[in-house]
Amino acid sequence: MFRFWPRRGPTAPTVAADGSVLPGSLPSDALTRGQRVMERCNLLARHSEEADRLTRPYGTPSLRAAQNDVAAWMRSAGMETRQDAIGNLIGSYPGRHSGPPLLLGSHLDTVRDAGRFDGMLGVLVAIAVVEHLHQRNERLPFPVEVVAFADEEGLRFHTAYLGSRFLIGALDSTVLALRDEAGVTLQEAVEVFGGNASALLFPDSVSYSFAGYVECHLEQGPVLEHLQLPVGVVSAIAGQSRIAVAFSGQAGHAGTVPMDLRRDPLGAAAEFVLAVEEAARECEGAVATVGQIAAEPGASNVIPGRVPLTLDVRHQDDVQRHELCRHLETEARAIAGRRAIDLGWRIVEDQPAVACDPALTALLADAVAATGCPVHQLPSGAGHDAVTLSAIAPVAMLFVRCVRGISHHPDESVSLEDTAVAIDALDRFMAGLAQKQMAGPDLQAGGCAEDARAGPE
Ligand code: HGY
Ligand code: MN
Ligand code: MN
Repeated sequence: MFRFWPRRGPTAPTVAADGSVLPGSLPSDALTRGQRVMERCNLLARHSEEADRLTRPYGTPSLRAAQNDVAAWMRSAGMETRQDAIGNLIGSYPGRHSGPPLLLGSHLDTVRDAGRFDGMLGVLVAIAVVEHLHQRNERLPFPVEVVAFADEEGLRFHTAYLGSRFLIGALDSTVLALRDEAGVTLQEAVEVFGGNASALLFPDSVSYSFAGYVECHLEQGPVLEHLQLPVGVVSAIAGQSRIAVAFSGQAGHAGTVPMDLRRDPLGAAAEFVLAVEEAARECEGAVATVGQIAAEPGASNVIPGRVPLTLDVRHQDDVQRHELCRHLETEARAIAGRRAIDLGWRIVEDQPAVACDPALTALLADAVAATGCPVHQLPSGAGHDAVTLSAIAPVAMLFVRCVRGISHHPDESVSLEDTAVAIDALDRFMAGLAQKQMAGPDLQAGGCAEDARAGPE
């Protein structure tokens, strides 16, 4: 039984019984371009700091190698490329008129043991859209830039969005002093990576203005697959807290210290991890994760002396997220108190929940509808650079169905056909935006932040 979606134009994406889109019902060029995006995601997956899995942190040789590939693809798509002071890679495609560009893109860094589409899909779909303009020698009324952020995940320095935070001039000296597991500061890492650390703190000299930001990203969850939809439009992005927690007790000999004389921090940490799970389950709409934990010094015959762990708390409502974080800190202190253990609690990051821009999102929804697919709006539980950029410009996001909702995992996957639908939708979005610019108030007046920053560096 096939379901046909009403579509303005010759055909509509046809959905098979399992929800997949039939290739024959898509614009052939979108399929070809989608195929190239998939191939390029596979090529980029070779660039990793680890031989047997994909791990590409900020400032590493593997990120440099991935940037070199992407820069070449940007140039073959008719863009000029540059890197900014923190190492974000930016491709520029001039418009018929000058002015703040529309920014497309995503990130090239990954988590540990990552999937090959988180970030890379958005960068490569953006390049495919510009390449299509270039091949038709088409110029839009506004410049377009594609950004490949150098650090969104925060794997190396445990604080997300370094690339986009730099772009909006939101880095401060405490961030530059952050150290990775080898003790290297972000400032040092920027210099080693060929950036310009001295330029990072002076927004006026590094500032950059753009008219809006639109990011294509795999959903990283199961909703679109459940609804049998190839793409979805993001309504809002959850706020997130990243907290460094450490339980400290007394290390000792595993064989000689009686149980009642121990101050074992691992027991406290274990109790706390269960408390995190219980509290998040009881808070509607919240998710909380202990993603990293270590028993130091880390030997089977040594009672741990210190147990550092990371806590990631998210919610679409910032008030509830902060309330949950306060509750978890109280819990941690109570557990540590009962066990005569010391507690370290440091908020490393607090990113607010943001709503996507209504005007830009409406245009994106129209573009999805024009592909013939139903429009479904959904919130993002994952964080994205759009959170940061929303501080100075309107943002919108297009989600692509994620196979079995798996992400931050090597099994992460999207289909060629869904990627083709996303490319078709983004093509239509750009055409719609160009028409809006020519017909009515331009993007600047249509809800975009004033030019808060000088032009690109
Ligand atoms: O953690 C996140 O939500 C994103 O993948 N950086
Ligand atoms: Mn991610
Ligand atoms: Mn991502």
